[in-house]
Amino acid sequence: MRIHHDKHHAAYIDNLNKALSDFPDLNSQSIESLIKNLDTLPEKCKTAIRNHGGGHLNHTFFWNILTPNHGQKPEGELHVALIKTFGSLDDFYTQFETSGLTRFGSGWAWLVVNTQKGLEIVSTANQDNPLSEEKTPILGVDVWEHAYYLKYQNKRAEYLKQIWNVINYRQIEENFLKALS
Ligand code: MN3
Repeated sequence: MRIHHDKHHAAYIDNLNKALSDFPDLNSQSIESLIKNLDTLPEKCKTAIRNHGGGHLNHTFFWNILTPNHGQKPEGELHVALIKTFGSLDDFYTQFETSGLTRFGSGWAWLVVNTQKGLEIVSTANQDNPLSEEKTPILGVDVWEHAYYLKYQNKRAEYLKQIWNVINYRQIEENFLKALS
């Protein structure tokens, strides 16, 4: 996690700042706004913002939905919505893990709120974020090899099973309510 944060995430930030240095007007926008409106960006910096800006946004989001307080469970409205959408918590975990497991190559698995205010599991390639598809992420798990290789080697499935132990459901409940409002 430390290497992931201090090296990988830092590199996305450095490269994003480099890409934005020629576009001072874009610097005043939030990273969420840039990623939401990728199509409107100048061709010269669009790909760099998509990749490195997406990397910065995704990782900032990721650190905030993790916690050292092990074993949290979803509660309140989020719990109700998860059961309503997926049938049971176990079914939700299984579908989410499958989404991360079947992402070929590098990418992310997400729990999102869609435009109908419903919950949905999606996955994105590389550093793409569901915001670019008008979906609001409330939980996201990095399935790039760099996220798990040092501890889990090639066993992405095992990493995805263990990640539930460190998920910060209080933050995800907050993300959920904000996405609904
Ligand atoms: Mn990563």
